[in-house]
Amino acid sequence: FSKKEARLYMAFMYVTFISLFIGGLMGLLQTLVRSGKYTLPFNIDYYTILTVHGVILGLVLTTYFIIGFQFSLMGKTVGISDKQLKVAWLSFWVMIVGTIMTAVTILVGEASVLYTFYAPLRAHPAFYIGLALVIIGSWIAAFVNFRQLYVWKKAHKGQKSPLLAFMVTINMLMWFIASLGVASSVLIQFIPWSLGYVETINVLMSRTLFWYFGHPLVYFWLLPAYMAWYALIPRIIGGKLFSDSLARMSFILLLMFSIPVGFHHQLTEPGIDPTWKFIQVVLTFMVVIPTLMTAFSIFATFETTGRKKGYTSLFGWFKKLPWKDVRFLAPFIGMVAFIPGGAGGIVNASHQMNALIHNTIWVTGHFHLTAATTVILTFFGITYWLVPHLTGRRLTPKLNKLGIIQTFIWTIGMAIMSGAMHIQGLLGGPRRSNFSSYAGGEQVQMWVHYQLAQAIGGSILFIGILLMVYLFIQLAFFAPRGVEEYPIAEEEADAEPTPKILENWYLWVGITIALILFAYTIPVFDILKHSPPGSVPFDWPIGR
Ligand code: HAS
Repeated sequence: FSKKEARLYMAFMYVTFISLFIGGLMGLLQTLVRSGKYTLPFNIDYYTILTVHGVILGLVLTTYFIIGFQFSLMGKTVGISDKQLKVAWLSFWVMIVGTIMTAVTILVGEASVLYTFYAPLRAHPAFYIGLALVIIGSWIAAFVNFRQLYVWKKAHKGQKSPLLAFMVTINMLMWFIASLGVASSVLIQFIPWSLGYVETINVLMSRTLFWYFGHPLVYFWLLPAYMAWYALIPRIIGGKLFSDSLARMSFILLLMFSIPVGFHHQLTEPGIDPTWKFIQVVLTFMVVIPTLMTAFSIFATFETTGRKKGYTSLFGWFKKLPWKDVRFLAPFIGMVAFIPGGAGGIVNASHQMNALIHNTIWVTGHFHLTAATTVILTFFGITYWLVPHLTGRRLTPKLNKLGIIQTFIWTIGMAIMSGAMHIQGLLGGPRRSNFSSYAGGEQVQMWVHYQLAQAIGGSILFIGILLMVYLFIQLAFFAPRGVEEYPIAEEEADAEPTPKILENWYLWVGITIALILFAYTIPVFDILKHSPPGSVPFDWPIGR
């Protein structure tokens, strides 16, 4: 990379790791408060802390890491022109202005509305305007990426696009189509309502528009991890990409099936016809297919690589994977965590079982396995080579060892915290709740032990965060100068040629839009037709 490019990609990384520190600290405070052994100082509200945690880690950290990492992938595979670089910086600054507005509004206690900002909870208008700016900034980044691929395609007529550039384009297309939902809700519903131009808000519509965005949001987090699993990890283990076509096909399926599924977050909500809930649940289960394709493909890569190296016994190839290389180990543990995490997702999406776990802390356990372990450990795994590559430094054996320790600390902390959350959820323990004895009750007595376990897990995780921030600072500023590889895997020599149809964007985007219209048109008309009078705001703190 040129210095100019590296500076842009690193700018996104700085925001990521500052967010990790702030958001992680808030997470620690929450588990401590919920244990009942600690109260927040200076009258700070539990929901302010919870909102900072969710927004900073779920929305800010993820978006900045993903956009920065994806820019680097595009730069490496299709290149970036000076003009595109300038527009990319514009996207960064628009996002920064939005992030600061949102963060300040939350920190002064004017937006304790959680990261889902469900109506009728109402925040100060600056919160919504800040969010709108973050979304607009990310759209600018998306269009830079689309332009990068377009320019490359024009210069390489008839050639298939580089796999990673194709994957980034899919992820940004999904993000763009999905964020239209939340952007319209923010612009049409929340901003006028928070400014006092309208008195009431259609709660069901706002939640529907949020979840139209909210599920693809989690896939927006997951797909960059898949990019690493498919096309980078094979190189790290000394192998090749298993199948270019399979990788592209699974990304296309994820684009098609990640969006028309938001109702699986609204299964308990009245006002949506059960037929449409059923249809969206069926579509949800379709998302499992590309995920299982991914699992198959990764294992196939592991095995083929090992066998090529001459390990013939049944599992010899598995034993010889580079377990001592943190660039492999951290994402691998992320993959393993996705087995229980994904199984939990299937429980969530099954209507009857959803009735048991909805709004319990089981759900929090689910996304700490999927987002905070599978995705984040893969992002850490990427950081170990991306940051030194950008700063012209090296991941030394000592830093690699510290990275392995970090990975184990994270795994142990998360296993304790997320495990306790799952069990407490099955016992009915609510999510998003301050410590309370709920006026006594036998069941409540059982929750306390699990809440304590969460505080222990949360404390271990915070140590992991401190170590990760230390590693980031070392890799960015102090590690010895040198060259760190940007590991892009080549395709197997005997691979079948990739069918041209996989790059027919009109077809795949067309099917995606058709599926969205099918899954959402009638329910949205229903919501508008039977629209309740709307809800008046519920300002925070209550009674203000
Ligand atoms: Fe989820 C709630 C359903 C995946 C994140 N989810 C959430 C929330 C978040 C979230 C943040 O249906 C909370 C939202 C809120 O605040 O209210 N989720 C699913 C389903 C999947 C799923 C069906 N979720 C994710 C991913 C996330 C994520 C990924 C973040 C990155 N989720 C739900 C539902 C709810 C929900 C409901 C709402 C609950 C409620 O009532 O509120 C599926 O995509 C999962 C498919 C995955 C698999 C696993 C495949 C395994 C693989 C690993 C391979 C391993 C290898 C290594 C190769 C079927 C790919 C093996 C090594 C060995 C040694 C064996």
